[in-house]
Amino acid sequence: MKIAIVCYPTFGGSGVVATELGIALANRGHEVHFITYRQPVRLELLGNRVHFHEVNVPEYPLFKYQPYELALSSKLVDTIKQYNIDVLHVHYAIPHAYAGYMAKKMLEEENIYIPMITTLHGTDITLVGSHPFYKPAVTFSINNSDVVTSVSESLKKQTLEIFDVKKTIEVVPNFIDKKKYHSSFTDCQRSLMANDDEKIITHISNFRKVKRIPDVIKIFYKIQKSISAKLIMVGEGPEKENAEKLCNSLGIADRVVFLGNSNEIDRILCFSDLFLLPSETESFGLAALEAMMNKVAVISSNTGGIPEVNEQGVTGYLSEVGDVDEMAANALKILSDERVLEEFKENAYQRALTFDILNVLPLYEDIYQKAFEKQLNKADY
Ligand code: GMT
Repeated sequence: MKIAIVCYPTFGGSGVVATELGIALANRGHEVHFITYRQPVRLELLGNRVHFHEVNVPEYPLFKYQPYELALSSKLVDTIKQYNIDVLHVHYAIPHAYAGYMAKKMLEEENIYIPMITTLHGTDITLVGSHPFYKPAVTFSINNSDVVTSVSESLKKQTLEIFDVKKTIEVVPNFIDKKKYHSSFTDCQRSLMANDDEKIITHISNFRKVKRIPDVIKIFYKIQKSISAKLIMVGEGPEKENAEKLCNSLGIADRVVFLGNSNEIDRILCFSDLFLLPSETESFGLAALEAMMNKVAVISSNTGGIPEVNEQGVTGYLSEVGDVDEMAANALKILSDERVLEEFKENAYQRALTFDILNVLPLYEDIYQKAFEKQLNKADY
């Protein structure tokens, strides 16, 4: 099939999922067209099956806000026509589903019918989309998508609670590609980051409020009082500066490394022992899944879709949001005993394998095929 994918090209989870999905679809023989404002960060190889079409929004002084949705819907119309695209898959409702719907309608004027699949990722529903400024447009976009998917049962439930949704929402979980991880376990170069007697604890995010960065630091502060440990903070975002200040004021700055955004996530996770994800809300927690695939145990909050990924007492532990004391105590339970640590790491890996892309890709392919056939039937009338 010829599939157009709209996503954010950044380090955020929705962009990563969209990119990895596109690459996997191309490997299965589909022709994939990414349409976004920059080449997605995890998209390296372009070729005859993977295309990238840049959405340009020229600055015009009259506009205080440049109309990205308009430029995106125009680009969609052009690309869909030029490449005879069969299905359009938009990741993150805002504003992608809205722009996709406009493109669909413009194409219908020319008797071109294309089904639109919208995948809800989390903050497009829980944080941004539910804001009264956006809610009517998001509700409209969801109800006018041909197929709506969400990345967890929890997000589906929340969507149905928050919005007046008239569509069925299909849950298609996020995934990892097991094939990509073979090399990760060969040489972790752990010594670059810590001494042999130090445990390595990692957090990866976009450093937004929802990630509760101060909790990450506080949990680590408590852990390092009992055992030798290093904290590796990966990512960039508005909470980073305060996090650095907090480390200084707690006197642990020499044990915390801020690495910024990285394309070497698996290399970092490869030498990590424990992953911290104390988020306020998290529709799925792709970062935790990536950690687990690298044999890293997870200490997390028990919010949103995280319990669908991290298994209590098996792959890690889950606590109420903000309960840093319990999170630190649980972390120590895992880290203080080498045998327990190895058990949790292995369990994490085994659990991650159940999210292998081989189990998830056919679900999307099936959705595309059905949506395509349904659209063909509609177009006949
Ligand atoms: O919160 C982020 O890290 C970014 C955000 C995004 O859209 O890129 O992530 C959301 O989508 C990810 C992929 O489906 C999920 O794994 C994250 O849990 C979700 N974030 C939240 O719900 C806060």
